[in-house]
Amino acid sequence: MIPLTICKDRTLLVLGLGRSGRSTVAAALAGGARVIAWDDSAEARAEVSGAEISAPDQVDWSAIDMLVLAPGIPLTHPEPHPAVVAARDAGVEIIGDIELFVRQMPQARIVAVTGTNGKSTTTAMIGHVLQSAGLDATVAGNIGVPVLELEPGEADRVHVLELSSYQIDLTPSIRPEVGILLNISPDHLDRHGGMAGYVEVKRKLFARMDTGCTAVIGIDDRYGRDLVEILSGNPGLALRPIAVGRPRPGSVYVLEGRVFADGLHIMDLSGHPTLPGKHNQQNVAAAVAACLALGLGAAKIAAGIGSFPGLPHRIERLGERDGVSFYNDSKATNPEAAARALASFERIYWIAGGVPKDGPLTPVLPFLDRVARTYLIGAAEARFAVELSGCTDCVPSGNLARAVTQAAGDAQADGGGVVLLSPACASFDQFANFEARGDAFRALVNDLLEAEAGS
Ligand code: UMA
Repeated sequence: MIPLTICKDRTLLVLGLGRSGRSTVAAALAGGARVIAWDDSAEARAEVSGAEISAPDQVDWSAIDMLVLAPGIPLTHPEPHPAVVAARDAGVEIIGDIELFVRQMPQARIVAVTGTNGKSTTTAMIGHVLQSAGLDATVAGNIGVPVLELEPGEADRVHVLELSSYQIDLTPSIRPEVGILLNISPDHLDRHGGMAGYVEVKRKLFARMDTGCTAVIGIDDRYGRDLVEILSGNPGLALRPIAVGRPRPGSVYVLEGRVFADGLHIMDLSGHPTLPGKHNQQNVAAAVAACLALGLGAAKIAAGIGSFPGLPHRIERLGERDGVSFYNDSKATNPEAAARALASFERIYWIAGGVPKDGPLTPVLPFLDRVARTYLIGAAEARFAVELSGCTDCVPSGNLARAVTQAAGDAQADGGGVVLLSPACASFDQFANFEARGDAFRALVNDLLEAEAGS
């Protein structure tokens, strides 16, 4: 844990006592702060000790120095949490746990990774490459490890942080040594009041970057290309565009699975066991660009990426039986992410559904000729059936267990294929989170594989 000594004798109201909130409470108490904590769920409140528990509408705001907000709590849209309004009215600053980390460790070396899709894989990959090369590197943030839970390291430790738009919004002082924007497509629009708000928040990550910093920007979408233009005005900032399928001077790019930087061939990705699909090529390009910026040589980078084991829930291969293979892509919580998984395979028995995002299913449409049948679950079932009608044969499966049985049975009857869970939706209607959904899928598949092995 990183004790927040900068908060000594100050009063923090920590709102939202999930993973990040609980670690903030512990770090602030360890640093000598007075901590008032609140969560709208009584269950979450019961899990916190050492802090004063008090509802935001009961506190004396004049005694509070900062409101530390969990990233999942609305800051601006669809409407700010009442505590946010109260803090603003009282002139109390509103920040998140990453901002506290940045203020506590202003010299910390940070590689910050953002983008709509691929953040976690890229973050983990960079951490793995740096560690494989013998550097002191650690991974935290949206990937699941609250940053204040890290142990304080030596001065040269590299902190590879996955940052969501929610977290960036609460981290005004960040100035990463390497900042990465992978891509932008519609996501979390309800939280940012539309696409313009979402893009603006992503851009904030780069606002303070200048001499000594490197911005790695995916230029495969227009938002990234616009950002390169904007950032060319940041004095001294090194700009490193990354691209898939479009060579461009000064960029790191991937052509037919081969990765190039400054015209130099770095590595070949074809046949990499844990990095299938075009989307992973963009993740690799970003990792290569970041590691080059940190001073690593091409051979070490290629070796590190070559041994990257991949992440659970991201096109994770679970096993194969009689020509039917099973992939868990539970992390695909939007259509763009699901499209990336669909683009990676042929003859797919696709399990989709959950809580749908605001936008249409347009991104998956070009890949539906690869889908043999679609199994719909959760709240999205009726809406997806309408949107996909005429494009793919849809089965109303209702829940994951039924979908797995039906998809595996159909794939086997058809002589083989890929059973892919890539929901294009959030999980909250039927599961606690995407991890729980992926774990449930893995357990169902394991049962199936074991049953077949026993028969
Ligand atoms: N809560 C309230 N009032 C509200 C809303 C929530 O009190 O109006 C409380 C809930 O009761 C709950 C707590 O807030 O107890 C949850 O806080 P949170 O949603 O911020 O979740 P944490 O457990 O703190 O996890 C957060 C990130 N969650 C979100 O951004 C939603 C985690 O990212 C991150 O791994 C973790 O901090 C550690 O840094 C998850 C995520 O879903 C993976 N991220 C989104 C995504 O990737 O799409 C952005």
